[in-house]
Parts: sequence; structure tokens; C-alpha cells
Amino acid sequence: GDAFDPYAIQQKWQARWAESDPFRAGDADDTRPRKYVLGMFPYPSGDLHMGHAESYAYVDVVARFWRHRGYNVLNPIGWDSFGLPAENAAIQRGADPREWTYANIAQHKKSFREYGSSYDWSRILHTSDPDYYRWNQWLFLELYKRDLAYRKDSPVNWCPNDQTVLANEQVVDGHCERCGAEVVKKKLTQWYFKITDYADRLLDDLNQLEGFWPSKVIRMQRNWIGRSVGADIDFEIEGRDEKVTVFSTRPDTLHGATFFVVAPDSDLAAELAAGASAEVRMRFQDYLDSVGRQSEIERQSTDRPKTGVFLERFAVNPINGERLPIWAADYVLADYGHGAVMAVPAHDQRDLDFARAFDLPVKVVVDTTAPVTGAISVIEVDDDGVPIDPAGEAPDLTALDPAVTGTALTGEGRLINSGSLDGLSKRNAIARSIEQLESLGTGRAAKSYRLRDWLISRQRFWGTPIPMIHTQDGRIVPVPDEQLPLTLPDAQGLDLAPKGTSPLGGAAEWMQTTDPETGEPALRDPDTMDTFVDSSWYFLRFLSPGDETEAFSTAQADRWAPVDSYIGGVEHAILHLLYARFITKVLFDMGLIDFTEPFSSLINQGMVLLDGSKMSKSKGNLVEFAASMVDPGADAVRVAIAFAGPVEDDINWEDVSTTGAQKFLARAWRVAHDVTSSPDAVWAEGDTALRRVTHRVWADVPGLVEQTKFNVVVARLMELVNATRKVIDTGAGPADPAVREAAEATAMVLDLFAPHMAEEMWEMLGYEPFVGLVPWRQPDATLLVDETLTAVVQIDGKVRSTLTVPARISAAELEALARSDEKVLRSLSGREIARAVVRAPKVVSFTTA
Ligand code: ANZ
Repeated sequence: GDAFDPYAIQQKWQARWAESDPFRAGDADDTRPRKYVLGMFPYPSGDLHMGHAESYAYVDVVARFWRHRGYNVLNPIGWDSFGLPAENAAIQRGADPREWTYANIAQHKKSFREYGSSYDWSRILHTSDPDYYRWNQWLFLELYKRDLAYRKDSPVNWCPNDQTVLANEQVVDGHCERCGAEVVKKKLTQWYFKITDYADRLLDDLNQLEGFWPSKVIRMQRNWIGRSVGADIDFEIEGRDEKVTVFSTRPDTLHGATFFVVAPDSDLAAELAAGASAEVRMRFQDYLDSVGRQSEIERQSTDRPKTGVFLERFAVNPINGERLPIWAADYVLADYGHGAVMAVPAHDQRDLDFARAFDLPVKVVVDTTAPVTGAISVIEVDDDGVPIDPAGEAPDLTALDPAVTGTALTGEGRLINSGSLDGLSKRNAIARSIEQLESLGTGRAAKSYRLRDWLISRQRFWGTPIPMIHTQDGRIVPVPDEQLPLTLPDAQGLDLAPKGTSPLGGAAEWMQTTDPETGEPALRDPDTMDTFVDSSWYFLRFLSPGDETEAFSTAQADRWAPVDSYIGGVEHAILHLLYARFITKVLFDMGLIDFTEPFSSLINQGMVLLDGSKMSKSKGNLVEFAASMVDPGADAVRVAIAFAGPVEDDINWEDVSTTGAQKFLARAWRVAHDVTSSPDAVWAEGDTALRRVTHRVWADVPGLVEQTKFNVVVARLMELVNATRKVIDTGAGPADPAVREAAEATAMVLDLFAPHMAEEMWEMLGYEPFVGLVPWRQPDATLLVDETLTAVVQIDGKVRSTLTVPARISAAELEALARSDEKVLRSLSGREIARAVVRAPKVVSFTTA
């Protein structure tokens, strides 16, 4: 017809897609190269909102792009459907969490269909389905077999509102990530996954993600793991048989230790206090009580006055035999290092603050005025150019005395007052002191991590039951394999309200089981797993969904994984990504997959804001996804989002113009509508100026999409539509072959953002559906004036060659060039490339086997 009707177009193409499911991934016979594109799957807690609209619009751009580039694309969708949000919402509404969850999922599916997302709908998964969480239970038992799942009695983060434990990752500034309540500590016996065994690998492997993950995320992961390098030093304690070990990053300052501090809430503090006078015992107990009343935030804040209790006990400095008074003070944490420190007030600010508060001695052992430039010693000269003998005069440090200034000397310098370490730079002194400690047998090189083991027990109903059995005689044994899945009981009749113990404990019948060895009555574990277990491996389940014999197929993982493009919010920068990386490494160690990082590249979209603040239900400023599409239509929403700015920037929803997008789409549609030439028109006979614009689009768009400059692509399409309009109205007219060529290019590229409209235009231009599956055209070089730049090729981290390439080169083209480059082949000298990471147009990085 002659009238532009986006609603009719939308419905028409949604029906066609539903009918023929054109975006299923190709099967094993498909010979095209593969791409696995994945958006972080949603929680079904309520309707989708504009943050989802944004993220899934970008996912679809990437998936559609690779299809147009000739790839066999896997782009699945599922739901992270267990967890607190669903359970809390269900409690508030008095509904069954199961019914509530699946009703939301149905609504989400409808919205995604209306959005025109090109998913492979045959691979849907919900983590709350027994055929999914059965494999969480398998995973748990595999970790258990490998000593990577264990139970421990320890103080945990406890949300008094949700009445459940939280992982460290779920505590944000001392508050519950979900409900905002202040988190307290509580002692409980819980299941943990031993992620700390993988700390070094989780840290070191971040290097290979450099350039492919946002640097901010890499930095956050590094900080979270928080590796410190230094020494463990053993101190004798007077009146105690066993030595006590402390971790220090500055073993070079051992001569400057003037006291010793233990965490008040450590077992050691309790033991030492127990051996002291009645008065000290009482003071210690009071102190411990006051520490227990403090929140984690208070305790960690640095500007708080230092507090502590002298325990009337002494440690002995292993290097010089000096007696160090032992204090209990809350600036030392029980669960970092060994929960005890040697205090060096001259060179550590926290120790200095404490020493000044309690009048303890300060001894300088590093002269920070002494010049240090690596191994070369610098000769200082006076005003007359006469060299000053560095060994000649004792340094005058009075102006810098930390006891007076209150500022610890933490910088570079040379050791003083430290026996044989005197004169060494800080770095050399650290190395030398470790050697000394090792030869004395009283210390060794050591690392310490901020990362803690992953606490996975939750006292909630809506999660994966932990597949363990507690026997009458106190053993804890796995649920036998043939009894899996261990499914949740009916929620009916259970009290789901938070009360500190799992609601499953109230399911009397469900709790009863038998000891697999003796046949005696036994009890189930009433806790459920943290939902981050569910999402730690779901990307593998998409590869063989519904498989009843295994969690995922190794053969399919070899074909598809790791994920090539992972897209989602920066709110998952630590927790989800770290856990998925950890489980990936475990599965690698089990020999089930041949890669160690799950997500080869990561795109974090910015947030969608309203009134400049994050949209959220609690703020009441949520624009719902389904509602947003009603008026302008899905295509306009998607175009408007993509055009709003760079992917990683926040979008203020008030500044997003769906009306503008709709007008642009109408103009594009009108161009296709006006074309009068037939599909076999000879393009070369068309208007050259318009052809140049079209071919520049072909030339530039691939690079722009790979660099996630989606807004620029939309701008280029707008230019192209305007240029075409001009030729139709005031140039060669609608019959010019260049007009058809431009209209076809518009439809093909517009498919990334406005797939309904693109399909409609494609049909109007005389072609069969689906434009979503049509390979893009190659630009005609004679119509391009090309710019070039220099790309580098690295092999195992070293630059081995440089290439002069067109600025618009695609990753695939660049990789092919690099692989056939003579210098590269020479330095490989027959070694095989195990892994290639490409950042077009600038870097190719090969890793050899
Ligand atoms: C002596 C010393 C001298 C230290 C000096 C620092 C500077 P990061 O970098 O965070 O790993 N420490 C060790 N265990 C602690 C605990 N449980 N609670 C609080 N502080 C603890 O910090 C390592 C340093 O923090 C260690 O090195 C120790 O103080 C302290 F000039 O030892 B240091």
C-alpha cells in the first residue's frame, strides 16, 4: 500500500518468523564459520524494562551482523529463574513462586517476540526446570569429589531482612545488594566452593582478556581477587608452644616492628587473652562485644579512631630477638592473611595511627630521602657541583619523623637501622629479607588474596536443593546419582517467609530420606544453592538443551564455545563473571572443555536513566519494555536506542527520540516504495555520487559494528537514505539503478536495528524473505578512496610483524592477512596457532599450542 504502517509490518513479520524459525543455529553439517553470541539471560522478576530493551537490542545487532557476514550464528535465550527476587515477590503477593516465575517468563517471551529478537527459539532454558538444575546438582557433586565443595563453620554475611546469607560479592558497601538492609555477621555452618584454589589462574588469565573485555571490568576483577605478594613470617609468642605466622608485604621493615596486633575476633586473640590477667580478660571481652556490634562498614573505615586492648603478652622478633607487645585491635581483620600483623608504624599508616593513639614506639628503617633508581646508584652533587658522599653523613630524617608528622614513610628509599639490609633499596631489601628468613627457617615468600571462598548455601526455597544427605551417625554423603534430580517439594503448605532457616526444613516428608550405605533413616540438606551457581555454566547448556544424559556435550562445546560475544550489564562485572570463569576452569581441569575462559569478548552497555537516575521499580521511574513498544513500534525503539549514543555510555531515556526514529524509518520505507527499476537493473549505470555513498556504507559498517559503534552505523544509514531521497526527488529519479542499489543496501544494513522494516523493504524491492539471512555485499574498490593504517601481529605476547591495512578491515580479513604474513609464518616456524584474538583494525594476537 501507499501508507506507512509500522504496526501492520511488525505483526506480519513476527508471524512469518514464528512460522519458519529462520534464526536457528545451523547443525553439524553447516560448513560456515561459527559465532556464539549471547546476552546475559534475564531474571523473570516482573516485566522487562528499558535496560533490557537496550541490552537485547545490542545483542541482536551483533547476532544479525555475523549472519550477514556469512557466519553460522548461535544466539540463544533463557531465564535465570531461581532466586530471591522471584521468591520475595511471590511472598509479597501470596503466590506460588513457581507459578509467578513462569507467568513472568511467558510475558518476557512475548516481549522478545514483539521486539523481533533473532533468537534460536529451539534452545530455551529455565534454570528452575528440574532438567536444568539436575545438572547444578551434578556440578556440586563433581566439585565435592574434587574437594572443591566443603562445609565450614564461620562468620557469614547475614541479611537480617531477607534472613539469608550473602556472598561477599552480594554485599555492597555493607548493605544487601538486593534489599539494601545493613548486613551483619552471623556464625553458621555452610557449603563453600573453593574458588581460592583458582585465585592465581583467575588473576593471570585476565591478561588474555585485555583488549577484549572492558578494562574497567578487568580492573574490578583484579581488585576483587586482590593478590598481594610478600612473606609469611613466623613469630615466637612467649608462653605459647606454637609460633604465630603473619603475612607482610614489607618483610624488609622487620627491624622496624615495634608491636604486634591480632584481630580481636580471631581464635588466637581469645586464646592469648585467656592466658592474661583477670582485668585484661574483662577488658578484652568488653572490646570484643563492642567490635561485634559494629557493622563491616564502620570497621573498615579508615578515618575512625584506632581502638584496641593490650593483651599483656609478647611476641619475639625473629630477626633481632626484640620483644613486641601484643595488642588486639579491630583494624586487623580475622579473615585476611593470618589475622595477625607485625606492626611497623614508621612505614604503615594504620600502624602509625595506632602507635600514636597508644604511645607506642616508632622506628624508621627506610630512609625515603635516599635516591633510588633501580640498580644504578645516583651521585648527588651540592650547589658547587661537588659530589656528596652518600655514605658520609647520617641522613637527617627529623623533618620527616612519622611520630611527629603523623605520616608514615611508605615510598621508595634505602634501608637503615637494619643490620645487613642497610643501604639496599626497598625492592632488593624485600628479596634479601625473604632469603634471610628462609635460611633462618622462620619465614618464606608468600602471597595473600582478598578473594574468599564462594559461600553457596542459601536458606531459601526457590533454588537448587543441595544434593547431600545427613546420616544419623553424623556423616554427610552425596545423594546417589540415580536419585537425581532431587526436585523441590510443592511450595504449598510451606512457610516461605524468611526466618533464618531454610523453608525446606519444614517440608517434613521431603526432608526424610535414607542413608544410602546403611538404609537407616537420614535427613536431606535443607539449604538451596546460590543462583550464581546456575548462571556459572548456563552458556554451555544452550549447546545441547534438553540432553538427559549429561550437563552439556563436549563435542558441542568444541564446536561452539567459548562465547564469542557476551553482552550485558556492568553490574555483573565481578560476581557472575568471576564465578563463570572459575567453573569454566574447573570444567577444563575435568577434561570436559578445551578452553579456560568462557567469554572471549565482553560488551557492557551503559545504563538507561530517567531523570538522570537509574530506572528501578523502587524509585518508581520504571518504563516497562512492553509498554514502550506500543506506540512507536519495536523497530523505532531499537533504532532510537542504538542512535542514542555509544554502547557503553548511559542513556537518558528522556533524550531518546522514538519519534525521530519513526520518522527515519518512514523515510527509509518510502525510498523502497519509490524504486521503480527491477532487481536486474545494472547498478554500474547508476548515479556515481550515490553509488559512492552506498559503497562507503558497505566498506565502513563491518568495522564500525565490530567496534560497537552502532550509533555511527545508524547515522550512516540516515545519510544514505537522505542521499537516495535527493536523487529520487531532484536527481536522476526513482528509476536510476543507483537508487535501487542504495535502497537494497539500506534494507540489508537496517536489518541490524529495525528487522521488521528491513524485511518489508526487502520484499517491496522484489525479493524473497529473509533479508536477515542475506550475505552483505562487498564494496567496489573503484568507488572507494581508501585510508590505511598499521596493524600489529603478536605471537605469545611479542610483536612479530606489522601490516598495512585498510582502516575499515574486518576482524576476519585482518586475521587471514596475519595468518598468511611471511614474518608471522617465519616466527611460528611450524608451531600451531592454538588461539587467535583479533581487535580490528589494530591488533592480532596469536597464542601457540
Ligand atoms: C608489615 C608492614 C610494614 C606492612 C609496612 C605494610 C607496610 P595488602 O597490601 O592489603 O595485602 N595486614 C596483614 N594481614 C592483615 C589483616 N588481617 N588485617 C589488616 N592488615 C593486615 O596489605 C598487606 C599488609 O597489611 C601487610 O604488610 C600487613 O602489614 C597488613 F611498612 O606488614 B604489613
